[in-house]
Amino acid sequence: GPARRTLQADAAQRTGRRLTTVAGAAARTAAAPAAGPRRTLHDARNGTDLPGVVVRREAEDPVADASVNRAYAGLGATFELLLDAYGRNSVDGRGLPLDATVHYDEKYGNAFWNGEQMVFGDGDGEIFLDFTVSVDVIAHELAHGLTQYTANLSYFGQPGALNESVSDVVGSLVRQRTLGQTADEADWLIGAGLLAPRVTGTALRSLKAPGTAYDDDVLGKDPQPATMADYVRTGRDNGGVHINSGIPNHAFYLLATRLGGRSWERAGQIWFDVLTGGDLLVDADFASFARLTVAAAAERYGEGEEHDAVLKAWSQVGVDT
Ligand code: ASN
Ligand code: ZN
Repeated sequence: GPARRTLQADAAQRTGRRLTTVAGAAARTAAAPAAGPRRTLHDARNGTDLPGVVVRREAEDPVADASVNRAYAGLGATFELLLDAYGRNSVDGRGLPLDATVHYDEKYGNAFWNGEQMVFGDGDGEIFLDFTVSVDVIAHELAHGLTQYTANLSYFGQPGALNESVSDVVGSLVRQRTLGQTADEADWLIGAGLLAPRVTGTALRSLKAPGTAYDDDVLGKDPQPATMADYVRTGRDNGGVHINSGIPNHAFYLLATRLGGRSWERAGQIWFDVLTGGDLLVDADFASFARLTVAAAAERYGEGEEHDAVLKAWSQVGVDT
């Protein structure tokens, strides 16, 4: 299309070659497309057909629907974390276009990654509000795509809890980076602002204090453990993927706050190295993930404070390394 022609022409101009020469052809294949997000926002109009109608494409102006604009911005913020902090071009590393649908179903109280795109419900207004209100929830869903294209952790038991935890960590990092917060300044909540006013709670989950995000008549109490001593054995929730994720979540919080500064830099880099490094197996348990973070810290930073902080973090949550 015309956009591609323009990029080729620009690349040829930069390298001082003409498109018609052999050298120009080489320049064309060598010139990587400008790395930027390619977002498409859709509206399901409260139905369940996906992806729904296109309501905002990349580089288009904001629309009247705030859910669309929040999702668009959240996808952008997540894309930026991956590219600017970790040098990764989109969730697949190859510029995968990012698609999301808002207003899925009626009063739908969740958001999810369906293997190809993100989907956000409006909530019922009684328990949950619109799932696009928390940038960390948007990043959480997109991070399921990142995990799918990298370690592809299975979605049951401990590997499932690691899958969930990686999404919470990425969600929290995107929020902290968006707000310009250090580890000590951050609240480490996932889904703050998502609970309806009548619900007794602050968020969906807390990496700082798993198990304390809500305690409510309708929702019940936040079931997350912070350490292995409180590990929950259950068949519900795919073997507790949203429950026991509290343990690796808290380990990451302990690492990031021990190191201080921007969480996405050293702590986030170590987690990212493990997720994308090729050694993390689809059925990895907490201990094998923990050992890989120890190795990744040593590999990237040597056996100094980062390596030491990783060991301490896992020890504090009761996971053997
Ligand atoms: N919002 C949830 C999640 O991303 C949906 C699910 O249970 N898969 O984990
Ligand atoms: Zn999830």
